[in-house]
Amino acid sequence: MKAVTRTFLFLFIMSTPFLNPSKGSSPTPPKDIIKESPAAFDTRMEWWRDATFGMFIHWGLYSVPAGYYHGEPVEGIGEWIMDHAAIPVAEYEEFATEFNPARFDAEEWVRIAKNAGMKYIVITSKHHDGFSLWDSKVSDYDVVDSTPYGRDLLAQLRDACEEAGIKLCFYHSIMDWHHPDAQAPHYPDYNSHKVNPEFPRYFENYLKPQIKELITRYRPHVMWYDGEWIPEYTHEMGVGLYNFNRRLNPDLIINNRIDKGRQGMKGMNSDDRQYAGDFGTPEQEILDGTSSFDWESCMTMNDTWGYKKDDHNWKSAETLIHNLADIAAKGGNYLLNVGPTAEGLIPEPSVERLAEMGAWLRVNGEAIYATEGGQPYHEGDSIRYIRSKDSATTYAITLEWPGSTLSLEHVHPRAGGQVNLLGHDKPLAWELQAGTTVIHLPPELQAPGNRPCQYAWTFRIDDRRHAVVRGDLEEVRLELVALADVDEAGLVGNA
Ligand code: H79
Repeated sequence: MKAVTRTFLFLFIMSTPFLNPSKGSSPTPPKDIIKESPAAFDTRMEWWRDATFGMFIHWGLYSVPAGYYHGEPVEGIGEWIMDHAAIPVAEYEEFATEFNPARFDAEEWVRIAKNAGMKYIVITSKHHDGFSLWDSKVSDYDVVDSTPYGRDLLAQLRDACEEAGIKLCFYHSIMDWHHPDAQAPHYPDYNSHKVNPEFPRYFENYLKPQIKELITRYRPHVMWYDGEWIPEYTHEMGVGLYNFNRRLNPDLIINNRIDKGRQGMKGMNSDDRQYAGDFGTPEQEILDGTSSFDWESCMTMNDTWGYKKDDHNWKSAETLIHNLADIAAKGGNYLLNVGPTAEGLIPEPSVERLAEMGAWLRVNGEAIYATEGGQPYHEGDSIRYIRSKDSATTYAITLEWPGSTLSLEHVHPRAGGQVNLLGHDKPLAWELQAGTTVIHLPPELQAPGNRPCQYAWTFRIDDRRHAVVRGDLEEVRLELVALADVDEAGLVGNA
């Protein structure tokens, strides 16, 4: 299904006049990038789809005021303080002189992410405030040239990630409140509807050179753009920038905010499928069902992305684990945010929750990584279904402890197939009762302390409906039969 959407995209790109070098600013991209086959797209996306769980890091000068301006608390998300408190550029720049994260330890951050079961890190190379976390050659407004700290943060993270086998990725803001050719003149309303006619100059001479530095020097695996809604930024720029990125690294994965296709905070592109970008970006929400596009929900653990010292509204580890299971069942990725302090520390409440997620994933990761979401993805409110890639196994994750029996309508073990609770060594007894699978949970599992994990439990089921060879026509037939079953159960159409 994803293959079909890609076909639409590259047919559209091929027929777009601004890719003609006589009209556009960038040369015609190599054909093998633009004409990516569905199989090549799947190959490029494979590690990302398999990863499922990543760490978002919002870090920048806004961690210095930490939600306060002239001694008064400022409403709203912390990294927007320059806009929300209408701080003039020259005054905001002063935060750089106080940015000295002496306790920053790239290896420790990467350990925290890895121990949480996260496979990739997306950090703000530059947020809307325009401040860069690396040694940019086209700007002095960066951590090396304008802070007492004076060291390249992204280089340290790149080295630590490479050492640990974590994929480093960059969030990069298209909108820039600091640059005179971008949104700086819109002060006091940086995020306004005004148009700076100089924006194409910023696009060519600042945004693109910075992106080139990032991709060539730090080898990110994903470029995660944001701030694309400003009126100065056009669909043509978006497609051009997409190709610019992929020419610098053909394997790069790029989110949909590089173009103008996303619809509100849900972050999925509209159905006409004419926009650049490899995955949708629901923000602070989870899709209601599945999608034929790849997608990733980015969410905070409290109510801010950038650090705010007064925000203590932390979600519970249980909520975060349920979100992960829900997202994985619906075929998405979970990008969970931390907002480090100006000293360079990930807040302790975040570290504690991440450790709990890691403990849960060490038991249940088999159902989360390199698995496939899809229909049926749930049964009622408290059961989520996820399938192995070979379609031979279905995982039922229960978000509440089921008691002494677990009844499943939508999944039936194959005859003689095993049912296991992940983390528990003995197979579980099961039977079919009038078409319902009834799994018996032994008494020793009824005491919470005896269970292999907390918050959600995974049942691995040898599933006869899906136990067929991929690509086989018989599989297609059986899938159709299975879907028809599901349809009768009223689940199809939830997407
Ligand atoms: O980096 C974090 C935030 O600072 C940034 N995205 C996350 C990942 C961001 N969050 N919220 N906003 C930006 C608020 C912007 C909201 C809107 Fe819109 C911009 C409302 C109208 C224009 C979103 C984009 C809804 C429609 C277009």
